[in-house]
Amino acid sequence: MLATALALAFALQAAATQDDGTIVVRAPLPGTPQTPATMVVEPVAMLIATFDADGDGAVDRAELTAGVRHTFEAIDTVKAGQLRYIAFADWAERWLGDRNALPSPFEVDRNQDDQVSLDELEDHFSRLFARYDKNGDKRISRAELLTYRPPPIDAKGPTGGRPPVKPPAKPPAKKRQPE
Ligand SMILES: [Ca+2]
Ligand SMILES: [Ca+2]
Repeated sequence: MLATALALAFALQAAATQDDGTIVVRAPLPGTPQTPATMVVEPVAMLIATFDADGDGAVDRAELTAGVRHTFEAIDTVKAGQLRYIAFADWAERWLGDRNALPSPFEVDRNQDDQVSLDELEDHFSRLFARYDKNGDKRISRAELLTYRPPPIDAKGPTGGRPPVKPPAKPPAKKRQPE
């Protein structure tokens, strides 16, 4: 009985060994109590969280409007009232962490004049506010800014439903000695 279990464990372990002998280390299996890796924050949600000026852990409409204006004016240093797409990428890099982070200028530039105005940016964030404010209390809590992702799927397919693999008592493969 024990021998069978060990043999099965050995076989499963072997399946996780690639041709070149590399041992694949898997993420925690679904169903384990802690799955922090599935909780993520979108770049734009990260920015919205920083708009919490009074430090109560939630963002209201007034904080949102002031925050969006601040980010816009920090990039629109010549006070043109418009950000061309290159300047918008500067905005995204500064405030979202990456020039290609969403929202894209194409989404925000509603009148398609190849520039993003403060009004357009505020309008876009107003719609984001409504999307994130899931319980409709006119405040965005940190919980509402979290995104839950499905468990990771590796190259061998979904890991869901697979029973935990106990390592065999002895290492299955001969280990290369460091020279
Ligand atoms: Ca607040
Ligand atoms: Ca525009």
